[in-house]
Amino acid sequence: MVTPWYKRVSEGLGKSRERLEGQLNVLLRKGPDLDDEFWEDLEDTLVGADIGATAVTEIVDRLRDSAARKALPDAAAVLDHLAAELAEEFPGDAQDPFAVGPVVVLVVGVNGTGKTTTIGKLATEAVRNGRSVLLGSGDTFRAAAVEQLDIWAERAGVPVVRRERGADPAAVAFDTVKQANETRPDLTIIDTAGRLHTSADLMRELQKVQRIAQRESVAPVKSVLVLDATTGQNGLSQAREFHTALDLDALVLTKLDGTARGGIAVAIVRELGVPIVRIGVGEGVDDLKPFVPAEFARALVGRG
Ligand SMILES: Nc1nc2c(ncn2[C@@H]2O[C@H](COP(=O)(O)OP(=O)(O)O)[C@@H](O)[C@H]2O)c(=O)[nH]1
Ligand SMILES: [Mg+2]
Repeated sequence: MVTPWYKRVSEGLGKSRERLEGQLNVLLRKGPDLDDEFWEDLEDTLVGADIGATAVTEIVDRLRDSAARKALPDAAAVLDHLAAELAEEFPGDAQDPFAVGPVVVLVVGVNGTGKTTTIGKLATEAVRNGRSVLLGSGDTFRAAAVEQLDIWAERAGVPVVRRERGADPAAVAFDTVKQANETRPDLTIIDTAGRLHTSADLMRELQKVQRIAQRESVAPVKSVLVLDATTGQNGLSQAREFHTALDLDALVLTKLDGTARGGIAVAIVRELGVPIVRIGVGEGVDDLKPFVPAEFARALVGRG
């Protein structure tokens, strides 16, 4: 039997959660007292799970408040409440750029985070929902990248705009948007490269791609960052850099089925104010799910 995706996410988040659960068990054994030590331990554990010190301090202060008002009688109740508090950290009215068209979405991110795979999943999903799709093969840096997108596109039965290897990605964006202006697909997605000689080169190249797309497109242009959830704190610095360069509209968090360090999602969304709209939970075509803050938060603290 195939493991349900939420179970895989829950398992993937195990690394973030194990310490928390261990901590909780210790605390439960100590008895019902929510003393200073309990709160300090909880704070340390959350910081250790990449959630970010400011968020943790605020959340734990609120929990302590509730406990003082007798709303939280024991450690188990604290964790349930913690999940609810974490869910609140994510914006409730997130705009999903993939949902409403016509739209052109640039998909960016460092090499290997899952951009091309996510685009393949999104294209398939859109086609299943009866929407028209156009893809742009903007990762001209590697020959394999073009072939990989072609395979996904063929399976989904959608057209791809491409150029030869080494071509200017901005030229691919230009061609893609030009075709989109003519054929008016509901959803146009442009894949991009994640590696250049330096990260400054990469940001400049992506800014150029974005500029050309915005200049040429009749439909609105959105930029979405794909982040690998297993990278922890490194994901936060990536997100900062891409957001500074491109003013991101949304995030996709991939590999939540791996040994994910999911706490980083809280820190990133809080700092950048950019919503997570999808999560990747495997390599298959059906392994892309909407991001539901309450589910994610419960999986994170092991109350799923
Ligand atoms: N386990 C897992 N693997 C993924 C997920 N998304 C992508 N991958 C894998 O990550 C690797 C890199 O993906 P790719 O789409 O080529 O990344 P790109 O370089 O950003 O385009 C591939 O082996 C994918 O199958 C996911 O959600 N879970
Ligand atoms: Mg790729």
